[in-house]
Amino acid sequence: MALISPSRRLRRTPFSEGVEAAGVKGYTVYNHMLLPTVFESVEADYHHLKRHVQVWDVACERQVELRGPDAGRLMQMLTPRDLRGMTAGQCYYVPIVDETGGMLNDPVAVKLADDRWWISIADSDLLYWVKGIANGWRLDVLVDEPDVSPLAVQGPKAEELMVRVFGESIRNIRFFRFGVYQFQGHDLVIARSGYSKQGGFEIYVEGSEFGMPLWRKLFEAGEDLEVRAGCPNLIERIEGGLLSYGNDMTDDNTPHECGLGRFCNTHTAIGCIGRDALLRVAKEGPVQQIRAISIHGDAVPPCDQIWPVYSGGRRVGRVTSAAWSPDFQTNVAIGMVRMTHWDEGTRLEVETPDGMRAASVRETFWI
Ligand code: THG
Repeated sequence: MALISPSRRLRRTPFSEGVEAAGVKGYTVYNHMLLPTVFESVEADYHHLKRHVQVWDVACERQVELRGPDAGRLMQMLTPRDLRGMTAGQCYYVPIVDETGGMLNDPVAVKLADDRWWISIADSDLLYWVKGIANGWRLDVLVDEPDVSPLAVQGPKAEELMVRVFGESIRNIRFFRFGVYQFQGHDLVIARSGYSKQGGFEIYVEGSEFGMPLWRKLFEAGEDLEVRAGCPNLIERIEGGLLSYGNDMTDDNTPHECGLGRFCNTHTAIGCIGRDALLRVAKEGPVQQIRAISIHGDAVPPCDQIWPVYSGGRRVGRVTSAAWSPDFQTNVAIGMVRMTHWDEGTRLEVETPDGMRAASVRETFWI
């Protein structure tokens, strides 16, 4: 592919200088912002992530901030996940749905206080939907995108690196919880979370001016840990079953089709805008669902389009993400498969750009 021309519409991040000095080889665009996709190679980055520790510029996970007395009410209008048990200091993975029950985003909600939330969004312009609802319902809440840029520290040595920079108490942060830590005299929210299954943290860097100083500090402190710049890794996230909004699901899909039913409490999420629609579809149950799919044979080409899935010549689904897994010695894939063909072990044919491939449905992801 040719180069993408830089412009003001394609936003750089507070860490772009460090990312470029580290030799980034590929970018994608996410929330109108640069997101690195490759440093050494996707395979080399994958092995390094699973062994050591990486620092990821995920500033493109933009925050939609809700501030004011109606912040909690607005948050519950957006998601079918019941938020009543959520306390300040917790993060929840929350499907966001429209009035038809279609997925608009799959962010992490961060509850800073009863009247202050961050919605750490995937790649869709959620801000406009949230502002529209806040204004249409005349809610007493401010909605905006603050100067907050997540920096992820991921991999088996992530905790060791974070302890060196922020102190021993980092170890006490539980999964999907956060604490507030100081850096250069400023408060930073640090959560144990991130878009990998290798464990790690996300630092919500508030104030772009702290971006590069923190980046440099992490690299200085982690030299002997073999810390490297990294990014969400295609192979590792497919193995782990981490979904990519816009790739694996769109607003045509319900959370149940996406296998996110466990993050929905449609009966008790009172106020959720898509609740009635979801109650209707949830009664019948989904007729297609996301599955882990193993595609047989040698490495498949990059999956940048839908790959149709067949059984006996009849269309039964699609593959939306696929990559060769060095650790599992198969092509790992995420796809949407019709109910008649979603059982474990079902044989399928996947139409790749290289031709038809045999494939099979798995019970679980590679985790
Ligand atoms: N972290 C933060 N913001 C994000 C992402 C992130 N915004 C964009 C994107 N990633 C949103 N999508 C996801 C997808 C999966 C997860 C988080 C965000 C995730 N899932 C875990 C899992 O499926 O194993 C845990 C879910 C749970 O148990 O609650 O972490 O990564 N800040």
